[in-house]
Amino acid sequence: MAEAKTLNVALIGQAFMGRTHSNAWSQVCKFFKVPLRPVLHTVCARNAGAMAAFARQWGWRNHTTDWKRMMTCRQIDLVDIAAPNNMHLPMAKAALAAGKAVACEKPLAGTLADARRMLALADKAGAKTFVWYNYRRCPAVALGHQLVRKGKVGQIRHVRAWYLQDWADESVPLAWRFDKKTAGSGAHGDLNAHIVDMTRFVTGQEITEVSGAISHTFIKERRLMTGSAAGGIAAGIRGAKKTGRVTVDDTVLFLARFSGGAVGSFEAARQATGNQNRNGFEINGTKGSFRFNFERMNELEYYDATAERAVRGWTTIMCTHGGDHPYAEAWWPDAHIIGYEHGFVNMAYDIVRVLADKKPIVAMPDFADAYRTQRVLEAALISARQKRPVRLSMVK
Ligand code: SOE
Repeated sequence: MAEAKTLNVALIGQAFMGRTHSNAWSQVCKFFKVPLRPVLHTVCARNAGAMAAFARQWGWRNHTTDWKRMMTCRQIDLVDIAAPNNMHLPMAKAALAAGKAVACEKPLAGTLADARRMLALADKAGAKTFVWYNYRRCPAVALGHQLVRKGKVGQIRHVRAWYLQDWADESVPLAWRFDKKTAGSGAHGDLNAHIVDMTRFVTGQEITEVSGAISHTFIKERRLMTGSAAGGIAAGIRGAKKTGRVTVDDTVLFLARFSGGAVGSFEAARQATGNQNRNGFEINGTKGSFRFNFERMNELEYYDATAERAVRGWTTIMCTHGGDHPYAEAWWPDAHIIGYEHGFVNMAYDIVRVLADKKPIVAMPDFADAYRTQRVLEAALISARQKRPVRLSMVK
C-alpha cells in the first residue's frame, strides 16, 4: 500500500503546549491511520540554549529561534503556534502570507481586535485554520454532543460550566499569564475560553447575551520572574525579591443566554483551592441531563428522565468503547482509560483529516468558529466593566 503523503509541521513554542503538541504530532500516526503523515520538520522558540535538546528529545528535524525566517521555508505545510497570546496575530499573519495552513493554541488571541484581524487574514488567504480547543476531543465530551444531536436530553434549559484551577497562589512569580499586554486577560481568556467553546459545541447553541459578569484579581502584586517555567503551567519559575503589578483577572464569572432558549453560568478561577484542573459542565434538558468533569475525563454522567421512575437515576458511562465513543477505537480496550495528552493526539488526527479534505471525527474549531468564542469573552469583559447585560449582536 502506498505510504501516505507527508505533512511538514513547524511548531512555535517549547513550553507546556510545545510539549503537548510535539507529543501529538509524534504519536498520531502510531495510533491512527492518517491520510497525511506528519513530519516534525522544525521547532522554533526563544530559548536558544534549550532548543537543540528539545528538538532531539521530541524528534524535531530542525530547530531555530527565528520564526520569521522559518516562515520562508517552502517545505513547511502547517505552522502550529503555541506561543503566548500576543504573538498569535503576528505569527499567523506571517504564516498565512507564506501560504501555510495555520493551527493556533487557544484562545484565538489575547484581544478581540487581534482575533478579528487573524480571521480577516485567514479569510483573505483562503487558508485552512485550526484552534486547539482540545477538550472537545475527550470522547466523553463528544458523546455529550451526540446525546444532544440525538434529542436524548430534549430541549436544553440549563448550562452550568466551570474551569477551576489552584496553581496561581502567592508563590508564583509574574509569568506572562499575569500580564495584560502578553496574555490579554487572565483566567478568563485562558479558562473561560475552553468552557465557552465546549458548551457551544455540546449544546449546538450560540451565546446571545452575557450579563452579571464579575472580574476580580486577588493577588495584585507578584515577584518578578528570574527563570522560565520548566514546561508546566508555572512550575519551576523562580522569582526575585522585586515585585510587579498583575494586570489581569484571577477569576471571571458571568451569566449567559443561549440561542435555543437555555440560560447558563460560567466560572473560571485560578485560586479555587483543591481544584487542580477541574473543568466541566452540566446540561439540563426536558428529557434528561448529563455532566462532565475533566478530572474524570473518561466518564460522562447521564440522567435519563424518560426512564421508568423506579429505575431513574444518574448513570456513569465509561466512554472508552471503540465504535460507540469517538476516537476510542484508536486507543485501548474498554476502561483502559486515556489521559490529557490523548485529546491533543485526537486533535492532531482531525487536523490531518481536514488538511486531507476529509471530515473531522469531531467538529473542528477554525478561526471563524474560535472568533465566536472570542466575542463571548469580550462581551463578558464589557459586562464586568460596565455592570450591565451585553448582547452578542453588539460585539462584532
Ligand atoms: C493553564 O491554565 C493551562 O495550561 C491552560 O492554558 C490550558 O489550555 C489547559 O488545558 C491547562 O491549563
